[in-house]
Amino acid sequence: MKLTTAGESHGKGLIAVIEGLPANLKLDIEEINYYLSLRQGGYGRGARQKIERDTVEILSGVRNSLTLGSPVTLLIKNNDYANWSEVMSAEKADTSLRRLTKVRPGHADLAGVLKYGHDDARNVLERASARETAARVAAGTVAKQYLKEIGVEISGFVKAVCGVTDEKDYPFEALDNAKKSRLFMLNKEKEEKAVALLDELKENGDTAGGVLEIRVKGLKSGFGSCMTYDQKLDARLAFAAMSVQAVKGVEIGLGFKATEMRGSKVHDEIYYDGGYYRKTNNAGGIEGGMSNGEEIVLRAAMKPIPTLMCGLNTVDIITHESVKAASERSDVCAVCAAEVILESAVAFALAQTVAERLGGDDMREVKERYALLR
Ligand code: EPS
Repeated sequence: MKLTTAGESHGKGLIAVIEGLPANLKLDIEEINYYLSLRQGGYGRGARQKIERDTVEILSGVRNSLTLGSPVTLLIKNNDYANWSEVMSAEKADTSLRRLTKVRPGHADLAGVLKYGHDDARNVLERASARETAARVAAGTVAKQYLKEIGVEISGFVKAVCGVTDEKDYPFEALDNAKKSRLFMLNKEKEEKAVALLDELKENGDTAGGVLEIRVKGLKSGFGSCMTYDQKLDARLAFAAMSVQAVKGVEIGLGFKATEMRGSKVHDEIYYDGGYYRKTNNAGGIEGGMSNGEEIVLRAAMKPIPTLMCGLNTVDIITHESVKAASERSDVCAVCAAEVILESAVAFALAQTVAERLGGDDMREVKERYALLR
């Protein structure tokens, strides 16, 4: 299974092409649109989200809501293109408009213009922008629907915003409640504190990041591999998470905390009662690069958004003068979006791993093969 995304932030739209889906997977378009709208929400989002109403249009690979086994193409149009066609037209654009030369620290702007030989960071940021993640949420929701057919579910919540951290552990069933709240947090007290902090940051033209926890329930053991480094499940999930804009750290299970503890307190002892089980899940569901049948627990660290209304010190790439970095509008915080995107990225990487092991041209084959696994 393979995913290609395309599209610029202020271009005509975003596209996701998924190859390798089996035939006869029932797609729920309403659910794709639900996750797309969730990705747009959350406290701290900026003015752009008032313009966009992301919905998916299926261009290929599906008939009567069932996949055909051919590449599935998903399109999400950019409403904002109506305001940007003069700047972004593929045929004839006025490139003197909306130039960005006061490159933003923390964004792709500077490394991108140097790498691709541009004198306008617009040519870089349009693709580097996290707008691309709308395509990944659409594709990730298709992956979730594929996984759901074999009983695998993915959810998550926001664990921390700018240092306001919820240390509590929650059962999988409680996680869906997070999506009903302003910052996708489960602890109301922490959320109030985080909201107040974001208000203060907004006043000061600043931004915030946070920590997202993603959980996978229902995956049988043995997905991934201990035999080949690039098939290790933890490596693949870490790659998927780090491929999301602004993600700077990933941990699985105890993660970094395990380094502070002794081995006897870290490793999950094994018991048998007709089937193997554990009383703890410090490994986060992955041992030796393979799923072990317990819930997968992955946390990702998102850095603060690099477009700051207060403007950081930078250099204009044309004049080489010291200036304040460009900013027209910005999200103060996009942790809720990141949570939805991380669920999608994990779902796609997991679907790829499942498809690699089970194969199958028809969804019915996939389900039969999964049912036969121990
Ligand atoms: C982004 C800048 C903002 C964000 C955008 C990511 O867009 P604009 O430059 O149009 O104000 O809102 O994210 C999205 C549009 C989105 O849908 O998530 C950036 O520079 O990365």
